[in-house]
Amino acid sequence: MSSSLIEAPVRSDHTAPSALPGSDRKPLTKKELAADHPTWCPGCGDFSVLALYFKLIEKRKLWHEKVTTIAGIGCSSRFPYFVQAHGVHYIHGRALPFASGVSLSRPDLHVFVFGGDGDAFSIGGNHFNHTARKNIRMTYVVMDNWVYGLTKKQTSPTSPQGFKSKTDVWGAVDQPINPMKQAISAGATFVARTTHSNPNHVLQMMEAAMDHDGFGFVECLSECVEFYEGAFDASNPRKGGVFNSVPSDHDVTDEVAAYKLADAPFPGYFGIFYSLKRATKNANEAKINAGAMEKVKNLKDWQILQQTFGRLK
Ligand SMILES: Cc1ncc(C[n+]2csc(CCOP(=O)(O)OP(=O)(O)O)c2C)c(N)n1
Ligand code: SF4
Ligand SMILES: [Mg+2]
Repeated sequence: MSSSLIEAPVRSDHTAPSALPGSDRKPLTKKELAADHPTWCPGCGDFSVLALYFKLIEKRKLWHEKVTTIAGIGCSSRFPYFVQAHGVHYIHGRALPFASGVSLSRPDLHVFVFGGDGDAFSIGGNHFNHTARKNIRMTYVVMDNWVYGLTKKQTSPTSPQGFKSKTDVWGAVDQPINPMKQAISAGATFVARTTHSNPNHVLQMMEAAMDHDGFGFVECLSECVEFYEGAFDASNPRKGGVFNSVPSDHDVTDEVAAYKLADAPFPGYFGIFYSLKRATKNANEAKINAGAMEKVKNLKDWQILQQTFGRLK
């Protein structure tokens, strides 16, 4: 039996694993982080999220080997290609289970997951709920453009009723999901909302999610200029809209209040809706692993394996 997973360093209290103390390594620059030329359409909101991810890595002095960027499939999910660090462009809708494995086995890494509304709430909807309730430590940014962009304009779970697409030529008839309400009710312990058109805010929300010890979910409105132009104008002051911050007296630990905030009609609110400390699956499993290892600490791997086989007889 390999004990490499069990023996990985365990963080009992969550501190961001970044620079080694006393390290004289300089923060990574955008040049060192940018991998490939993004293939997104000019003007796509996803550019903003990528630029702010680079900023976050630079600001928080995360090193290449301490960051992993995971995604499913979609325009937004092309994200890891454009980041010069370890990352995976995985199966459509399955980014979260992959990221869960990484997070649980490598407590020394920052696990970031990026993806779209289709990837997160359609094919990946179940994984979203279960990763949230299990409170697996990672930061999940959903770049919500209310449409399937990569496959050229189908209705997504967040498309508003009436939206005309290739799958709803007369206009979408189904009630869309509300990502914030879904995240809160599924048991996510950090739930925030931002928009690509407010870069400082995107950075703030990603940073707060990263510092959260648990499943940190950020819905980031990210305009698809090709298939849903102007979708978020009502939230953009430069386009005549309004950017409403979460009221300063909102209690982020109040689940019902968070749910009510999430129910506000578009453009709704931006900021942290909900944030609660609850034991992570990472911590709970680490305890079980430590207990199991204590019992066999004087044995070699092959002896542990022999014991296990013995019990199976
Ligand atoms: C199993 C599977 N089903 C369907 C597809 C086709 N497909 C690729 S991306 C996508 C939807 C992408 O939409 P979204 O996640 O919102 O990302 P966006 O392109 O809008 O950023 C679909 C249906 C696929 N690649 N794999
Ligand atoms: S199709 Fe839409 S989501 Fe995809 S890159 Fe172009 S603008 Fe962005
Ligand atoms: Mg989409």
